[in-house]
Amino acid sequence: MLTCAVILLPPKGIAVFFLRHPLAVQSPLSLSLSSFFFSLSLPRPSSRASALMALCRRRPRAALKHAASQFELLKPSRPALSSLIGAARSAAPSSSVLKLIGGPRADWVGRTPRRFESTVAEKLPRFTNGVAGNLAMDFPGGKVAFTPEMSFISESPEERAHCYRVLDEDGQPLAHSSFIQVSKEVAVRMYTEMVTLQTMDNIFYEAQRQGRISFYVTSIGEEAINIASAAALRFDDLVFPQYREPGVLLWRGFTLQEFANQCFGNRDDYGKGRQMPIHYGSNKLNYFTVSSTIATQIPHAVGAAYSLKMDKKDACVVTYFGDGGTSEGDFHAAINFAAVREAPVIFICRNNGWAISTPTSDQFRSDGIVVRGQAYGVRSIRVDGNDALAMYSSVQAARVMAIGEQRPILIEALTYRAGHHSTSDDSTKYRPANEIEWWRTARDPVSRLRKWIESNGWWSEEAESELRSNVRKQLLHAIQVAEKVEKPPISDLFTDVYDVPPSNLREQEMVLRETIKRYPQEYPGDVPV
Ligand SMILES: Cc1ncc(C[n+]2csc(CCOP(=O)(O)OP(=O)(O)O)c2C)c(N)n1
Ligand SMILES: [Mg+2]
Repeated sequence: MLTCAVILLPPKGIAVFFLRHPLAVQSPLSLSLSSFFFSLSLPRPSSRASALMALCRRRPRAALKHAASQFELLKPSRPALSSLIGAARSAAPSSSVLKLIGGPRADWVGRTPRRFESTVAEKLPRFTNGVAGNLAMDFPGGKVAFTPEMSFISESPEERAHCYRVLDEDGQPLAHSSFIQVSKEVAVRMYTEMVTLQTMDNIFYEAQRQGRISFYVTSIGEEAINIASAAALRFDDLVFPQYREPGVLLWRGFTLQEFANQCFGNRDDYGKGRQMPIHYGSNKLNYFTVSSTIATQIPHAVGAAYSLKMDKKDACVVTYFGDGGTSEGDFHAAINFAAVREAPVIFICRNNGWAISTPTSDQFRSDGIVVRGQAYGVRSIRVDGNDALAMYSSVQAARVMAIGEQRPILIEALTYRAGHHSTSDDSTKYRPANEIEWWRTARDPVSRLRKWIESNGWWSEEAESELRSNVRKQLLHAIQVAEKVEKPPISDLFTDVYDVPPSNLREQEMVLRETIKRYPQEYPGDVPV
C-alpha cells in the first residue's frame, strides 16, 4: 500500500512524501500528520485535517490536488514543517522517501537533521562578580564584562583541586565524609571481585612468564577504580574501556573461563584469536572490545552517548582511559563534542602517574585532568581512585547527573600503576622499586576496603582464606581448560572484514597455507589449517 504525506510550503510549494515502509501505513504517519496539524495551532486535528489525513492514506494523488488548493489556508511555519519532516523521517527510513516535489522554499526540505534540542546546558555566568551590567557587552557566545586592568589568567590555580575521599588509609571513614551508603551485600561483593581481579592478574601474569600466553597487562593498584565504578553503574550503561579495566567485565558476569579463552586465543574466544591477550569484549555485557590504540574509544563513547540521548534511553555511556590517553587529540575532540552536544557520558580518567615510562610531568602542566573539565564546560570531580567507597559514590552521582540532566561528567581518579605497564615492560628501569612497593602495600585499595568491611563485622579471616583459595582453584582450572581448547582455524584470520575477500587477501591466505605445509615444525600443531 502506498501512503503519502503532503506538506504545504508557502507560498506555493508542495512536498510530497511517498512512504512504502510497513510502519508508514500504521499509526506513525498518522501521528506525524496529527502533530503537523497540531503544530499549526489547531487544537486537535480538525475535520478538514482528518479528512486530508484519510485521503493521504487512501488516495495520494487526490490528496496532493486537495492540498494544492488548500495551501493558502494552511501556512505552516518553518519549524512546524521541520518537526513534521523529522517525525515522518523517523517513522520510515529515508530510502523509502521516494519523491519530493519542491516549491520555492523546498531546497531545505528533507534535509532536516535529526538533532536533539539543547536541554540543560552548563550556562556560563553572564557577569563576573562585582561588574556592573553596563560594562558588559554581548560577544558571540554571551555577555562578557570589561575590566580596565590588564591581567592575565594564571596558568595554575592557587591551590590544586581537592581529591574526594571517604576512607582513610586504615579503611575508616573520614569525619563528615558524605557518601552513598553501601549495603553489606554490595560491599562484600565488591571486595570479593577485587580479590578475584587481583588473583586473576597474579595467575595470568605468571602464565605469561611461563610462556603459556603471549602477553598480559595487570590492573594491580587499580582494583577499586575497576570494581567500584562497575558496581555503581547499571547493566544498560555502555562501557568503552581502554585496557586496564577488566574488573568492569568481571562485575558484569564475564566468567573466568571467558577471560582465559581470550588470553589463550582459543576457538571459544569471541575475537577468534585475532587479538593479543587482554583485548576482551562482550556484546552481551554491553562492553565494547578493547582497542589498544590509545584513546580511540573516547570519541566512540561520545557518539554512542549521543545516540542514547536521541533515543531517550534511561542509560549512559562510561568510558575509561589513562592519563596518557588525555595527551591524544581524540580525548580533546571527544570531550568538547560531548559538552556541546550534552551527551550523557561519564569520562573516567585513571590518572596512575605513568604512560608506560612517561611520567605525568612530561605529559601535561595543568593540575592533572580534572581542571580540563571546566575548560571544556564539563562538570568534574577528582577522586581518590584507591578508595572504593569514594569511587562508588562519585560514579553513582555522576550517573544520576549524566542521565537526569543529560550532560557529560568527568572523573579524574588518582591512583598509581602498581605493576609494570605490561609483560613487555620492566618499570624498575625508570622508577624506584621502593616507590612501587609502598603503593603496593601502604596504598593498596583492596586491603583498604577489607579493613572497612571487617570493621563493620561483614568479613573474617576465615572468609578471606576460603575466598582466596577458591578463586585460585577456579582460575587454575580455567587456564587448564583454555589451554586444551583447539585454536581457531586459519581461515578465521581472513574473515569478518570484507563481505567478499579482495584478491590480495586471498593471495595472502594461499601463501600462508603453503608456508605452513612447507615448514610445519615452525607452526603450532594445534591450529587447524
Ligand atoms: C595511539 C597510540 N600511541 C601509542 C601507543 C603505545 N602505548 C600503549 S599503552 C601506552 C601508554 C598509555 O598510558 P595511559 O593512557 O596512562 O594508560 P595506562 O597504561 O597508564 O593505564 C602507549 C603510549 C598506542 N597503543 N596507541
Ligand atoms: Mg597512565
